Amino acid sequence: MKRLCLVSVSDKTGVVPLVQELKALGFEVLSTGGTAALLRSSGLEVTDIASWTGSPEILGGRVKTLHPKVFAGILANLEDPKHREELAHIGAEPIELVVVNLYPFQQVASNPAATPHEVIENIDIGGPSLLRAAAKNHARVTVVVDPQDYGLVLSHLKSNGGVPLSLRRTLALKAFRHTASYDAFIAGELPRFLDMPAPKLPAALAPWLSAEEEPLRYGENPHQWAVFARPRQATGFAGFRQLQGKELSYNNLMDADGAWSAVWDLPGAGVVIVKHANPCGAAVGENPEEAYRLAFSCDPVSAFGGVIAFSSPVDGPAAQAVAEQFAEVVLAPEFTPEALAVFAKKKNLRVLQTPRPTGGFPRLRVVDGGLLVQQADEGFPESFRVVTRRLPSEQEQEALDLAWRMVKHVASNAIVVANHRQTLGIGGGQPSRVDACRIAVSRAQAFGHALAGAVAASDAFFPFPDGVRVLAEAGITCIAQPGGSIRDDEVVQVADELGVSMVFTGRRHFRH
Ligand code: 93A
Repeated sequence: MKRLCLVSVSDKTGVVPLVQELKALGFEVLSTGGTAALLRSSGLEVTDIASWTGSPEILGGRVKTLHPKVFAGILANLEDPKHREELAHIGAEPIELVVVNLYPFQQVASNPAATPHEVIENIDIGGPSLLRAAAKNHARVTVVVDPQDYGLVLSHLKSNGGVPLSLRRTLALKAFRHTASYDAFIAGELPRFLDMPAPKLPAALAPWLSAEEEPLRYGENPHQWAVFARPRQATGFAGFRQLQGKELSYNNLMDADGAWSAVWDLPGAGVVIVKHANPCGAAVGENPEEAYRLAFSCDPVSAFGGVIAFSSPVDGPAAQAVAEQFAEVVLAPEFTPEALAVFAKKKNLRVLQTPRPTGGFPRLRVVDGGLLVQQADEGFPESFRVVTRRLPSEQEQEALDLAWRMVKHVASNAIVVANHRQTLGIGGGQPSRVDACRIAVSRAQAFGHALAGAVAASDAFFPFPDGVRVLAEAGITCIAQPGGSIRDDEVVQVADELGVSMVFTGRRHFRH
């Protein structure tokens, strides 16, 4: 019996070799205008859909494959005599394989120069219908939406003469997820071109709908199921490659992401150590080893079993320093062979080579029966405005910058005490700001850090001057805070009385 396949692709990657092989396997290839032209120019004989259906492509290509001969050929259940009879009645034949990828809507919509007309013309109608029809009838039909799957499908066709049901099922689900995310992109992006308010949710969800799910052993606790979903060509943190070590857990991934975003916010090449979703040490240094040792010394007790992020390549000495203690995860943009040799002796240590953060992903969080979506808190457009008589020295300004950049990554209420190279004490996750001040100071003192001349950053304004007093009593001479309290005047007055300089940043960095 004649074997039919339909090939209609916008992304023409790999389609010529695919069709070459399909022809060699005896398939007759039905194809749409642009795809057929490319295949013919490569010397391959294909059948135009238009001549096969007897219905020309019309409306400038808006109607090419939308024809009963095509859809009946895909959707027919050949085990049903009625289906076979109806197929014959309209002169259709069963199609066994559907290879389709869609008009590049997302690519076109993300071009700032795109017009509404172009965007609308790039909404594929026939393609998703073909994919969904073929996916629905996966009991008989193979659907291929991703050029990366061509090889696998061909290998089955060559060695077994057909594609096994298990793979047809997998490919069908992939096609449904693809069309779901394609439509979500349209729902998210199109409104902009129609002068309508852009809904945030579809655009925030779209990248994840077709992402690949990796099962995790469990969630935050062993009785919670969990998966990790990332697009195959993930960017930023989720583009990490695990070079060695135990399986990553849910909590590892949370902490690794937190450490990774924090380390790139440091004012220079450095290290951030995260434990239980909060930094417990951050520092910049002349080299990665120095930065690590400074970060570790902030709170060596908490750093035990921490997640360590480096923003510069990890070399042998830095790896050696890390290996002196127990760590869960190490992340860096690169590792030297010497560093990898050191880590290789720590079999459980998870080592992640990770691309720089890309950002831009809205943050999703579920509440009971609802979903919160917000823009990520990225970048530091703020500048410091001195509001006290005393001015920060140059070194204090550097320290303020470091403390301010790190306090953003600490759970609120957050206070970070620092010098110009390292955090010295971190107090976070407190319902009361003055308690956060007390904790930051007492952690610093517990590890013998000299606080005279150190600085502090507060993620939000001081509602009362009490926190300022706690910090000043410990020897802190400079404080960065957003400002904006109704008691700002009183707070600044107390800072002046205590001889402390204070800067207002004008921007709050809560992290809940
Ligand atoms: O304009 S459509 O929505 N109408 C259709 O009937 C149709 N059939 C296939 N778009 C349609 N396609 C799409 O054309 C496919 O999804 C594919 O992306 C593209 C291939 O067109 P060509 O072969 O002319 O390059």
